[in-house]
Amino acid sequence: MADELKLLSTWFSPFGSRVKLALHLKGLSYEYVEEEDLMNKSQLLLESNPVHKKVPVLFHRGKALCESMVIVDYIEEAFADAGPPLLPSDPYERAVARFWVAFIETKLVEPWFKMLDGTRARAEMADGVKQMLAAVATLEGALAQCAKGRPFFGGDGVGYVDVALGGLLVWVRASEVLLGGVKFIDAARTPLLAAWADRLAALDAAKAALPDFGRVIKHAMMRRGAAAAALAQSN
Ligand SMILES: N[C@@H](CCC(=O)N[C@@H](CS)C(=O)NCC(=O)O)C(=O)O
Repeated sequence: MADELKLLSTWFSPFGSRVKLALHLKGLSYEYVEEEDLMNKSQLLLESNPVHKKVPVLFHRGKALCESMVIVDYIEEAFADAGPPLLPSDPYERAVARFWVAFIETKLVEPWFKMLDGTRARAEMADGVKQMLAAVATLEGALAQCAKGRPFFGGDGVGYVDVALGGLLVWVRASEVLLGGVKFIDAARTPLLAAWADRLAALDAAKAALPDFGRVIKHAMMRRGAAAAALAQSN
């Protein structure tokens, strides 16, 4: 295996998809290991990510790296000569890209995770949808600011923010169905993001990295049902 890269993830993990996207964009080959059951975690996961016990974990020459965007940063630095750069060379532009990734983590991923766990009351769900819609509207502006008329947040090529948001893309689309038809990325309301999403999804790297939409819906419904049943039992 070239440079001994091994990725431990689950097929559906949007965070794992970020790492896969970065690896494919860089043209790096890796061994993939599926974490079969997050309710019954493997020894490999427990030992390699003892703090959070979450996928993805990337192993480089046997050393474990955790947290998807930390891993993407690592790939960028450790394989600087492989593929196109994900981060701009200008320090200010780099800081701007990192700012938007921090925004995605706190303003989009956090409310979204809460809504999908199947245990939230109606008012909390409505509030979560509102927060997500506001975050997506802000990201529409960020895309205009970063891309300046070019196709991606990274400019002419896929960059750090594209990887962070692109990894989530299938799940954001699936959430539109799971949350009863609310449109987060919408040609009328967020035209730049809608076109960006189509462009990103069409890339070979995205086809290799992102999970199947229908399979994600099925998986999320099953997980939500199980969480709701567990909550009902505990009440
Ligand atoms: N902030 C982490 C999030 C990783 C994460 O939440 N992974 C999920 C799978 S999508 C997980 O492993 N969950 C197991 C658990 O929470 O116990 C990252 O970006 O890597």
